[in-house]
Amino acid sequence: MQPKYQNRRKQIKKACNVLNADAFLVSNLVNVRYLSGFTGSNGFLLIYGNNDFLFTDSRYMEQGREQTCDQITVSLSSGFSALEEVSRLCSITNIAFESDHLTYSEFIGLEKLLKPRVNLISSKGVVEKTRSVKDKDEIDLIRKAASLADDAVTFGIKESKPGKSEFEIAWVIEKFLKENGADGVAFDTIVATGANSAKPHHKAGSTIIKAGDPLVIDMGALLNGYRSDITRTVLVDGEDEKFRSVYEVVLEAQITAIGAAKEGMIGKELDLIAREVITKHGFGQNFLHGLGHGVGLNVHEMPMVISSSDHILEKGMIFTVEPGIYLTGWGGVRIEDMVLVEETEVSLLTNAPK
Ligand SMILES: [Mn+2]
Repeated sequence: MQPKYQNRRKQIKKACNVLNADAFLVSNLVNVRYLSGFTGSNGFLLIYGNNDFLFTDSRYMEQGREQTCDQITVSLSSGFSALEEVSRLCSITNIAFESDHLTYSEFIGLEKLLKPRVNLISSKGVVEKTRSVKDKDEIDLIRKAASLADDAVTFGIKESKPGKSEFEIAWVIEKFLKENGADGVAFDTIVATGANSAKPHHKAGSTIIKAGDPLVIDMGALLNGYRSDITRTVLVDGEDEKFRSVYEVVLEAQITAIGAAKEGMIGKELDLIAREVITKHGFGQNFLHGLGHGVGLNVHEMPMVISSSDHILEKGMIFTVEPGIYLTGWGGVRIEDMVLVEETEVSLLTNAPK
């Protein structure tokens, strides 16, 4: 169909050389989609030579042929059974597999099917690494998903009046997204008010919004498989000195990190830049998570921008910058934007008011 899928599979073939593998078995469905365009709920790819294979079941044969290009042969397979024949006919003796995505029982099944003729080579994060650098089509789509999130979060905040529940706000956001061209939400919308906002991943519930409460909305749009992710925090109908001072620390940490982020920086270095700002103001213990994560076909993907991450920021990567301060019993503040790594700096993909 489009050469972009072939180009992506070329990258995996290069990785095969490093792994000493003749072929690469892609079993993760998000990775299958990324490398072939196939969006069915069952199937796997075998990346091999000039003719790659998509195996799926009878429900998806037609869809598989429609969604993939000439360079992919679509064939039937029950589980991984067809791998035995294709590896024998193509004289494939070393197959790399995705160790993070194959279950133990699938691995045992593969060994039974293929050993001793075929050697199975464990690999980790090969497709995810390729996915972390976005091409132009992906950047365009994520930009649209980010812009939808801007509008939806702004609308959600406008609707957040005292007396309404977290549920109601989550629902108006979801409805807004679908009415404005999104395929749905990127993940379950987080609406956390009052003390709930001290829990970074609180699920929207029946708690009623009160005047003077902090309110955290963390949401994203889904568009053609791609996702966006944004968080805004406000104080509902009121003024509060403590809220203002905590908010300003989080905003300072975010602006500092976005200003410092650039190509070549390591994930943990950027995390530390934001963390130092928060620590300087005495809230180091209250920043309960990493600074950010890549966003694309998954809402959390490479590169990770956390204190343990060695991922190097490269041009074309898209990730979040989302410092937060959480005070148990009182509430929390998180501000999250998505950025794209460009030539000399990063640019914002989300632009909702702060
Ligand atoms: Mn996020």
